[in-house]
Amino acid sequence: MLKHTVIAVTFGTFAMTSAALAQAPDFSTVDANQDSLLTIEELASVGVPITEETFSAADTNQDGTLDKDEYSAIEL
Ligand SMILES: [Ca+2]
Ligand SMILES: [Ca+2]
Repeated sequence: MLKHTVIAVTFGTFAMTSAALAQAPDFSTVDANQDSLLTIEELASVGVPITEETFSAADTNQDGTLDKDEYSAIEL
């Protein structure tokens, strides 16, 4: 009985960790030059699997960078 509970908890923690890793990194982590804007190069350099199409779709004001709001709305 107790053993089953431990296995369930362990699996639950593993599932949560996997979900967290699948999410995009923090804005400040990606923003290597700390200008509060993300370029596609900054995203690529931290391993965010983003295409130019996804990037320009997320870049709602079309200034070639993602601000915090644009980045939080992104769907990877
Ligand atoms: Ca930047
Ligand atoms: Ca933008």
